[in-house]
Amino acid sequence: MEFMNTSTSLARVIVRQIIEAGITDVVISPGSRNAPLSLAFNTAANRGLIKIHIRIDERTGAFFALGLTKSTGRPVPVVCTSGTAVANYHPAVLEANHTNAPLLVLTADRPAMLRRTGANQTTDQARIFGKAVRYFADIDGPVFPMDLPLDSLRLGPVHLNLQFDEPLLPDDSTQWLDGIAVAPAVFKAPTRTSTLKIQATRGVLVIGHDRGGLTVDEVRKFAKKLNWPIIAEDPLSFPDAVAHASIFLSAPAVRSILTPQAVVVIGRTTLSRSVNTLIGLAPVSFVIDPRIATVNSDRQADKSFTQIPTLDCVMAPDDWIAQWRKYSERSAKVISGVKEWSEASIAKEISAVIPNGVALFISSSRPIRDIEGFATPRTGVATYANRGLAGIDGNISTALGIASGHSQTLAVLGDLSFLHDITGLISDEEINCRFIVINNDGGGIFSTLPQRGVDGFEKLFGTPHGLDLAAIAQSFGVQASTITSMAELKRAVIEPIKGISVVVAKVHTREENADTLQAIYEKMSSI
Ligand SMILES: Cc1ncc(C[n+]2csc(CCOP(=O)(O)OP(=O)(O)O)c2C)c(N)n1
Ligand SMILES: [Mg+2]
Repeated sequence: MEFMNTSTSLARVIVRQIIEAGITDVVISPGSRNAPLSLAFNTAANRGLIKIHIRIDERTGAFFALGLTKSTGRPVPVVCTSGTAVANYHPAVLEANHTNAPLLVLTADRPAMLRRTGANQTTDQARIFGKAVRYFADIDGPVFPMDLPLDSLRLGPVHLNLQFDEPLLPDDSTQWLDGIAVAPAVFKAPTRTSTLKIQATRGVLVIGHDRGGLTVDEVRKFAKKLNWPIIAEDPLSFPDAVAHASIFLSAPAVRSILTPQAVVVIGRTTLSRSVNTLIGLAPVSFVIDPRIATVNSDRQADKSFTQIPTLDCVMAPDDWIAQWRKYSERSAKVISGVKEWSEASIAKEISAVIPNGVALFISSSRPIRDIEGFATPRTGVATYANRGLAGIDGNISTALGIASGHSQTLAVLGDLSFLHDITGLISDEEINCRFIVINNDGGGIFSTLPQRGVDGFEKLFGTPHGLDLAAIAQSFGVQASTITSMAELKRAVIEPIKGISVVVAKVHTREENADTLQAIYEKMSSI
């Protein structure tokens, strides 16, 4: 038996248990303190037991891992060195916290006795993510049982802080992986069925963009049984949803006619004030969201469920459903008259022509709201977004992580979201992802909010950058072009996606876009 140092032993024990649990991908950032883990993962990767993704920027690394958890449904470990590297994981950990995503954060640390002594790259890493993780352990010694942390991943992110003392380098034995048996753990929250009894007939089902993490299939099944009008923040997953609800509900007169006796909300609604106002008008509300058990325990509702309940309800009357259809059709007519090269029409076109089987990632801010409002509901597209905290950070990386688990992926991003995560483009992996960047030279959403026109608006909110985004992408070795017409956009969306590419859709001014939206809303009061 060869001698194995403590750090190497701990790293190997952990890596072995991770592989045994059926985890297939790991995202590693360079550093010396994490050498034991990096090298152990590398040995496993050389044996074909796991795939390593390298990201020099820990922030992009964690978002890439988050994307991978979304597309593969499996936990993904991220590995980094000590010090500021750890804090760069924080944004993705928060997003994972608010979506119960199984991010397994493995941070390397110096031995605890060096804390508060002035030792280099040594800070208080223990519990640095606070309540954002479901399980934390500050680990030293040669072994650690992974049962609890792996089990906790069912409910969200987990942080293991690993104190590695020198020596950090192993012997070159690979025997530690002999006889390894992969038995994928089932990373699914336990189900407990309960019943939702509803007397109301004029009800509405509202489905938040990420469905609280519930699958499209289970939500569709539930929606079919309930048979109420459906407001879906993600119309590309629910073909029976009422098109343009967030648009026509912006008119108070329409809202008052369509005020329901009860609402069932699946997940959280974060996109439109109009939809949230309607939910507030309903005298009775039910919420279905697994996150009530983890991050949103104080959520208000007459009754809440952490799983899809069985239904005991009466059918909605035909005239109720017909009323919703009527407003949907009338608003569709208004929308079809919107100027061709506008952010609204671009969102509508992308949603209509994206081929079946292509996955779609949508960034926060206007892109996700424009698709919600202007798309015609359909199926065939797996959609993704970071709706936990709706950050404009990490969007390129999340999209690439998602793309890593799909054969072709389209990602629609705003220009600031794109610039914010530009280092996410650094990748030598074979990933098929095309970015469509809606370039309105700044934060277009702010022109649709009350601060529009305040003194200092452009400097504080609009934040124009004037940059050539295609040239920036090209400087990363990424194929990129700029387009200014619907015909070019259509081609960019339907062309097969091979490798990473960027198409910058240069649109009209943010002010003009806000005016277009305003004009659409105004027309809703007289439809
Ligand atoms: C990390 C982070 N910082 C700041 C914000 C606030 N914010 C919301 S939308 C937005 C502007 C986004 O601009 P862009 O991506 O170009 O989209 P657009 O509004 O133009 O559609 C900002 C800064 C945020 N959501 N996340
Ligand atoms: Mg913008």
